[in-house]
Amino acid sequence: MTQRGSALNFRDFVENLLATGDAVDIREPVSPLLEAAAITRRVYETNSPAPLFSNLTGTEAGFRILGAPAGLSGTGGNVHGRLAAHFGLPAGTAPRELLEHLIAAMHAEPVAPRLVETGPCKENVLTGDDVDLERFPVPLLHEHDGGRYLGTYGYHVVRTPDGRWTSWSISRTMLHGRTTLVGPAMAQQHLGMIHAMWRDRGLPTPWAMVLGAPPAALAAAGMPLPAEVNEDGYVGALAGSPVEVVRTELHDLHVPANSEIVLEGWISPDETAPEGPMGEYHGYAFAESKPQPVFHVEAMTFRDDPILPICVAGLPPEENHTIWGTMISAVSLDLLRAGGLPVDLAWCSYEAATCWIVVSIDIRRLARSGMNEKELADAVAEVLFGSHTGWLVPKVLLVADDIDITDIDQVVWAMATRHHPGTGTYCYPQAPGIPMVPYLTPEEVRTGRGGKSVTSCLLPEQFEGVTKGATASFRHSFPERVRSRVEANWTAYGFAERALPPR
Ligand SMILES: Cc1cc2nc3c(=O)[nH]c(=O)nc-3n(C[C@H](O)[C@H](O)[C@H](O)COP(=O)(O)O)c2cc1C
Ligand SMILES: [Mn+2]
Repeated sequence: MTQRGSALNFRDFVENLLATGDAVDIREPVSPLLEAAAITRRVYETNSPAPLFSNLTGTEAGFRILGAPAGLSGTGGNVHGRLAAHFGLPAGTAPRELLEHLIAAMHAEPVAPRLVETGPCKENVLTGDDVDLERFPVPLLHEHDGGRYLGTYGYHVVRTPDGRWTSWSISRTMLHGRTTLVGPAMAQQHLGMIHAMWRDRGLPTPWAMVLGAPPAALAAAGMPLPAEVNEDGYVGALAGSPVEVVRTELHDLHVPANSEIVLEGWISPDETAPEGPMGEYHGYAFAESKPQPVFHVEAMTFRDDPILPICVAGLPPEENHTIWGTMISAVSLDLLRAGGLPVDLAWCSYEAATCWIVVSIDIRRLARSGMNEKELADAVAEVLFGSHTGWLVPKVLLVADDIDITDIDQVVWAMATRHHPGTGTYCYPQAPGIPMVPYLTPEEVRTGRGGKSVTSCLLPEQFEGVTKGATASFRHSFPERVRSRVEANWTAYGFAERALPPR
């Protein structure tokens, strides 16, 4: 028996989506070369149910792909339903509740994984000459990509040479050969840090990759927890029970027992190959490939009829926004609170492609703090831009807590009406940041610094704890008795019911 439920069992996650209508089982023949990705992109862009491709052309019978595993959903009006299902939470869970859930687990005792003898991921075990990554339906995701990507919704497992720290982290991998993959292992990311420890000893890095992982584990692998924190213990705390893991075939790494697909081998200390280009999280595809480390696969194990999940990166919303952005929001909010700042919430607007994070400020606490705008901006920059999570997001927007920052319309309104273009922008040219941000100069890319800002959308009087202008809207401009009458009579007036509540 393997552990069950959406959070800790990918197969259950898929079954539950199918049962609630938030996934469709596609029996029509679909090619893994561009067609599956095109369908997945259209799903993201129309908030449609996740596509499960059950009849992939040129693929062994039974091998399947799940697209848009954490796409936004139109099903039942629960936009974040598929995201919430990653954590076993109800489909109607609001972003704020989800962040508090993620933060509570950060403060709980880690729950170490439980090693079990075997599990579904060992239903098929191939080693030596039998290893052939081409057996999987490796998809071509965008017309001009430099190759086909096997690992867009899976995570790497590596351990420090002294065994003190195990890292689970998402980073993409492109098919390179029958038994090889190639992909980034950035020095600032934990995969790159641990890879460097082995390389410095002149050794290959023992490595595994998990595809079709328990959804809560996958999300934690896309979460910028601090260095030396084991994601596996965090997942146990988050899910409320230990993740069941099995030993890999060769290197004694531990992987979730019910994973769909497990690849295992080593990362070369010195060999690189061109990787990319690929359509990316910021919404652009650049033309160049880059040299990246080569991953050698010595063993592959998989469940019967395995399901490969994919993310087709590009314009929001896809999983780089819904998963990565949400996990960054949780870590950032926790850090800002720990820094004693008067914050209400932090949220990477999905629409901003994980290139900005909005922070709402409790203006009454702000007034008590006595900080002026520059002091607040500097304090936020100091907390975020010096952190592992803040390295990832170049721009921070500050707004008052009358704004629901999970609603992009309200953020746009605050930006347009409250940000002072002359005095409200604070730049941090020395702050380190991810070099993938499209607007960086070649010099900033080379040094890994700059292009980072804090933009204040706080009105001058909000530093005194007040907002002069009252909001003119349905909610704010009418007494309760008028609003409830209008609401009660809405369909009687001849209008259809609205899916969205008015502001
Ligand atoms: C769908 C998805 C794809 C991602 N792809 C990459 C990637 O290719 N390279 C990368 O460095 N980070 C990527 N990330 C972000 C990292 O997983 C994230 O920053 C995480 O914190 C890294 O783990 P670490 O903090 O243990 O280093 C991706 C995240 C998601 C959700
Ligand atoms: Mn980590």
